[in-house]
Amino acid sequence: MDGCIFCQIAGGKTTATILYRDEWVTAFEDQRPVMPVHFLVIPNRHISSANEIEAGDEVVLGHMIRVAKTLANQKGIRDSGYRLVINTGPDAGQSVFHLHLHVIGGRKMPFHFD
Ligand code: IU
Repeated sequence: MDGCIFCQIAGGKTTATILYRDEWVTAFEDQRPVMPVHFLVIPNRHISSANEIEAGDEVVLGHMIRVAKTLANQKGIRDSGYRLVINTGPDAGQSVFHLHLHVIGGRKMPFHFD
């Protein structure tokens, strides 16, 4: 989608530290990490938020989670644990309206986080 920064990252049109990319998803380091490990997994195709998920998107969503766990394993946080977070809408603080899965870990987390 024109003007979408995450579409540009997925399309290789702007710089990001890419961890993984295939036909369906792109994973990259979050530019402002809130934890020792913090990366994002996005669908290459524009989906604005979880609210816009439609029938047929299950495959790409499942793939995002599988890529997330593989990269979490590679980063050594498989056993210590991590969170998979999809912020959706204003109350959740969604700031980029291209669906993204946060993968955060590398230290013990309180239940609540900002
Ligand atoms: P949120 O769930 O929409 O609040 O998170 C957006 C995240 O995208 C946030 O953690 C930003 O640091 C991150 N990010 C990024 O990694 N690269 C960018 O070019 C932009 C945002 I804009």
